Amino acid sequence: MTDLVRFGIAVDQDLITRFDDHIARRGYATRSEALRDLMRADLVRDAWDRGDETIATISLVYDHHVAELTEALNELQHSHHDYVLCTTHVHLDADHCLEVVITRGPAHVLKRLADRLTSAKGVINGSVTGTSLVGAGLDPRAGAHAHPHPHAAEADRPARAPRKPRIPVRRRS
Ligand code: NI
Repeated sequence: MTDLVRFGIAVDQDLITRFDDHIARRGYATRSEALRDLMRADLVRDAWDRGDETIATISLVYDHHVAELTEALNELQHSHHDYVLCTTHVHLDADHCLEVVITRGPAHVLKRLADRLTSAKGVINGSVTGTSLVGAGLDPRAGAHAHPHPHAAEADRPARAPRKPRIPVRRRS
């Protein structure tokens, strides 16, 4: 843990009373913990607004019977494979699917991908939640994982051999 800094804040009585009620309802043990979370949340919002490296969770609920929708969603994710970390698919009932796409990359790219996924014809409900490493004591520009070994620069990586087709390709629906 990094060094703790203590500081005082002057606040209207009415505001602090309401804030204390609010954080008690939320289950915070102390004002300090609540304020730390507010600071982190604001830094995440700012990183999102400025287009910094961000993590975003995109949730989609759709009817898999809608023509070509499954293919369209799949195609969009493949064309952004550098940014999609993983996708979880749940068959909610006989007709509906929930897909949660976890992404990482520049916020403007993730926002555009989220817009295209959530606006696809047949998506009933779509939402995107941005989060970030900002405020977690980690460098938000660091690679996908924080550990001591150096990573080869993109250009130095050997080109990937073309994949052999997997058989049979099972279509998600
Ligand atoms: Ni499904």
